[in-house]
Amino acid sequence: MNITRRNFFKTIAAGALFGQSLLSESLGKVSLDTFMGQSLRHVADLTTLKRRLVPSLAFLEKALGLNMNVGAGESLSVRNDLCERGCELKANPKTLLFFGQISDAHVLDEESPARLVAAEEYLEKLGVHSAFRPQDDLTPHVLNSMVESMNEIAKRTPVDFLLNTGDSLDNAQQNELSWFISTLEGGEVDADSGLNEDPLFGPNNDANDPFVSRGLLAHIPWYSAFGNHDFLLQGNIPFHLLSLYNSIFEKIFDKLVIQNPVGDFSNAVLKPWTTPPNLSQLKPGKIIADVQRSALGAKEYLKMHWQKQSTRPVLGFPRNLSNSEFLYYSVYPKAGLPLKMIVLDTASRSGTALGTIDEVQYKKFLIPELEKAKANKELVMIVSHHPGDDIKTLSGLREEMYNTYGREKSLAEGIKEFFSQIEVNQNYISREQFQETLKSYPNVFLHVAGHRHSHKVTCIGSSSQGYWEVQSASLLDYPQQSRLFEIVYEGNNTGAIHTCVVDHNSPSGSLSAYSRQLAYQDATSRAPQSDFKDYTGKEADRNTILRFSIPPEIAKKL
Ligand SMILES: [Ca+2]
Ligand SMILES: [Ca+2]
Ligand SMILES: [Ca+2]
Ligand SMILES: [Fe+2]
Repeated sequence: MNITRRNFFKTIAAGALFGQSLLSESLGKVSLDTFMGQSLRHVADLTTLKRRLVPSLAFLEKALGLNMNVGAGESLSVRNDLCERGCELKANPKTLLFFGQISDAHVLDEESPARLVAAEEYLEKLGVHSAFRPQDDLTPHVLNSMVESMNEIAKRTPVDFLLNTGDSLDNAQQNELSWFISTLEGGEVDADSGLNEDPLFGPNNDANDPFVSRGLLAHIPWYSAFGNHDFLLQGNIPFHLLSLYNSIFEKIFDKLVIQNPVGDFSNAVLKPWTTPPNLSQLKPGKIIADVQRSALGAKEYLKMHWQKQSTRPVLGFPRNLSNSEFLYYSVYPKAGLPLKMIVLDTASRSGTALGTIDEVQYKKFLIPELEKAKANKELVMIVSHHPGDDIKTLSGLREEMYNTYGREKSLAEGIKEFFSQIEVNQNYISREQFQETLKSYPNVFLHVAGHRHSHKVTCIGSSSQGYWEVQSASLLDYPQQSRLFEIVYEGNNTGAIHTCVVDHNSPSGSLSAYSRQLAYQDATSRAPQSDFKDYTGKEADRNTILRFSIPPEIAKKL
């Protein structure tokens, strides 16, 4: 409880200086039972509304590895940015939709030779921290625990669907997708590739041991968005451009070479572990080739979902996708509710971790879908892996890559050469065009995204024209939290998104609890350059009531 007490004293001290602002902040808080949506009220004790896991500072607890404590919950703060002045909260609003969101599960084959672990130290110097994390191998266990947590919630109150905002995989590999789907659907998950290893003798005691997932409750549909790590090697390189990429980057630094994932050679042989390896001691060498590591294209990615035997209403993607090379679609997630969900495919076919939307998806899909929803008097929520800020044009991609890697002159040259040789006839829309379009439709109220591995709630636009963008943390990095959304109608042409974050409920001593501890240590060891608070967000990025106006012709139907 140390940190809670410390925060309490900090609050008291701050209050003496800024009494007025603390007072208005506390008035902005909502008592749990009066205004909260019915669904959240039923499950509040399973969420961070009632109790939060807080890192312990106690030396002894840390030494024993018990570095998470249970602290007080965090109640909902109200954000009225999109509401006209004087708009008062209404008690007992009507629930329209209740769903969960998971993001960036990064189910990962840590043994894959197509990883950049050999270049980790080099990349770290450039401020890039994504080639290796000590909790990498435990990702299926964390996903499994979060699925169990969502099931506990769904047993209490009806959940309309589970939304997965992408980066389900880490390296776009077939075996990673089969582990991801099995974890969500239920069945055996054996997250081991190449040689069969058991780093700690016996079952159920290390990340490499097979386990049986119970899966998400069978009546709940789940919908996925396609992320950069679902399509691109290391979340950056299109498989068909791998030899071009390698021919350029091996001249600069041979540890930046990405080996074919199915091959038998690794730049840094990584064997399954019980305690995370010392990267500086890894050596290049032969490994057992494994065809199940093959890289997936969008078509194969989709097919693996559709081939899975299941009685679930929707498993990842609906069956009516118009174009299996691009995984965008729209659905009505609840029968009888005039609310359309439009899911975009922002994984860039030109490479990089950034997001792109080409003109075909924009003009032939997004705009017509928005027009139809407007004509039919429907609310619209947008879903994509990337948040709006990361939607780029081709020149935007290039510029962002220079900004990130340009300090290293040879790397900047390599990026220039790479971009000069890839297809340049791609017309991608800009962030401005994307956000201006969404703002121009008064029925668009929400954009749900992932990608940045952090909680963030942003008001895009203003009360005359705007919508909410909600990003959620990853299951890979600390705090490994997911999110619930309850969409309510208050009456008086006013709606609200009641949202809160959820911890995976993992008993102390379990592999997923161990992963959370490693993730916490990893995040804090990287401070201050990448403070873990970036991942957890500010208070107003987590548990909030986000209010918005509903066009009267739609409100009439609710
Ligand atoms: Ca493994
Ligand atoms: Ca293995
Ligand atoms: Ca074992
Ligand atoms: Fe991610």
